[in-house]
Amino acid sequence: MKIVSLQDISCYGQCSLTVSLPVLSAYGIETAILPSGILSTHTGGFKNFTVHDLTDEMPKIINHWIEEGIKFDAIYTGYIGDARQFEMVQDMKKKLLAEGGKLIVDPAMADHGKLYPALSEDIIDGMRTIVREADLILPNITEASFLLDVPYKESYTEHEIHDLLIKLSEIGPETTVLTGVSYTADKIGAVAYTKSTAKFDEYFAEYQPRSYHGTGDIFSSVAIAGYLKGEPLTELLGEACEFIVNCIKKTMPDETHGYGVKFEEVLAERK
Ligand code: PXL
Repeated sequence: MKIVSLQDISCYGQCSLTVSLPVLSAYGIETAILPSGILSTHTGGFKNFTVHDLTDEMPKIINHWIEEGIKFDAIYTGYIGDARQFEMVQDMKKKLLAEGGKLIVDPAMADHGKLYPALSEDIIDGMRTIVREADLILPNITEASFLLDVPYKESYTEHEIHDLLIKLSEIGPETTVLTGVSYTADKIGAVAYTKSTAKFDEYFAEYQPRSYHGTGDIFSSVAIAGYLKGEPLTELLGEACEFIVNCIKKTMPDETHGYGVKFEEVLAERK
């Protein structure tokens, strides 16, 4: 199983490629990377971070892979900082995916009702164009609201969450996984919708009183590993949710570690 992950390298801060690559590898998935940009840190909570955009380099990398006849079982896109890259994703889908290969889009662009600081509104429109082409998407509720152009709220009923999932699936993807869903104060989890069977799957874990950057990227990487291995949705949602709970529990006692989670310890303890 071979995947290419297209997202930024945040050199420090435990998110995007610095978490996806180790997690997918540990789950036995060969992972190539296509860095969309290089930042000194992620953009959540660090001041004066540097950004070096790689949009101009990407077609050269993609074309070299095409010349080499390289194919992937999946393309997994995450944080994209420049809207010109969305067309490249469409091109990669046509030219680099193996027969039956999957386009997986984590529209990592927003959280807690807000777009990430370094992004502009055109990223939302661009993200929608690749969500349309995707087999699997994994937005959080903020990203879902932006993709659907509906207001973000602080709380949702089960009926409202199901409605969001159905509307997201109408944009295109066969499988939609919505993260950060909570109907009661003590539980948080993810709900999935499969378009062809109109079936919902869900998993809820113990609510944790803190949130950290990078957990969405880790959740997606664990869930994607399960998806590519053909695991049932409830099972892979359970694995991904519990993985994140463990990461947060390992991180919370360390007050100096607010920028990301200690996922390495959770990976190392996996049986
Ligand atoms: O974890 C998502 C993410 C990815 N990449 C960059 C980010 C963030 C979240 O803030 O800033 C650069």
